[in-house]
Amino acid sequence: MARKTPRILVTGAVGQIGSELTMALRKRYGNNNIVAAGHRKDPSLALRDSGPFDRIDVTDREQIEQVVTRHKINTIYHMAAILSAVGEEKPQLAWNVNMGGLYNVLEVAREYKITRVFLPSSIAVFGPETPRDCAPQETVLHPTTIYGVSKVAGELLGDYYCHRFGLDVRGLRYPGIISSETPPGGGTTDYAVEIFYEAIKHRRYTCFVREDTVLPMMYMPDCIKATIDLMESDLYCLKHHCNFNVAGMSFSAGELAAEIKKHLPEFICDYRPDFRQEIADSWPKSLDDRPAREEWGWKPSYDLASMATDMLKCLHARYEKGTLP
Ligand code: AKB
Repeated sequence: MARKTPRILVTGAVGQIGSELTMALRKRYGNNNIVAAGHRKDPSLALRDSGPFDRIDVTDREQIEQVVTRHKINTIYHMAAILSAVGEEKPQLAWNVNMGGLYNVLEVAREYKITRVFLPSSIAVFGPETPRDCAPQETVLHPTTIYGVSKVAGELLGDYYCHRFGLDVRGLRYPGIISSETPPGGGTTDYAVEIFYEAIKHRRYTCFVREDTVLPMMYMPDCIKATIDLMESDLYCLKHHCNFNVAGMSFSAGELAAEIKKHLPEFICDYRPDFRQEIADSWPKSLDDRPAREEWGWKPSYDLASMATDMLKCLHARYEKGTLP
């Protein structure tokens, strides 16, 4: 049976993934069916002018309730979160936003009979005891960051709402996401985005992890596709709900710099690891995402070479227009 047109709320809509996800959902389901909600930062003109925008704080349950009832929301993509690096600087804030915000969203969804909820998990659920190569779907989850702890708890809470209340909650363990529209804020994998901006602007970058640091990454078009594909898949096909591993590509910081150098031969990258190195070292290098491939047909399109070519093209165009921050 066809689903009725979704009336979607995107929390964290001003963030790195939320901003592009909102625009993709507006294109797919109609601008006025997608309500973008952000906390502090100002939305881009494109985001603000192409459809409804509300300012909300996800730690305040009433504000979520008001948006849901006012806009007759039936689907929520809950993207608001504090990431790993900022989380280590402000653990209490990370817990309040990540767990308090998620609990509020799930409770509002339960009470107002929301049809489907998306929650982003992360490779941060893994820890030093997880196999580093090809981390399995089912494995040890002993993260060392508060962000990782909140993501493990979030996956469990989402699964609990599925079986206890019959709420359709789904989620992906995002790797580091690389994108050219909205820069990420406060993550350990941010270097894989910053390096492109600095290469375009200054032909030089000082990377905050070692050259041999390998992490799983994904280009934004694949991230958007994975998110929407999971949300549109039939519930009866899913054996997992809130914790799908999704792999895109894996490379070291040095390999990324070398790829950029192929396009910009004068580019120089040096390495000055800081506290984020320890976080990166606690995460796996690559992921086994067979359940995502088998249950809802996940397949990425971009590898390191095609991602770097497209990133440099997009950022170069923005540089020429004078819109690169
Ligand atoms: C971070 O680095 O904190 C995030 C993530 C991998 O979830 N990008």
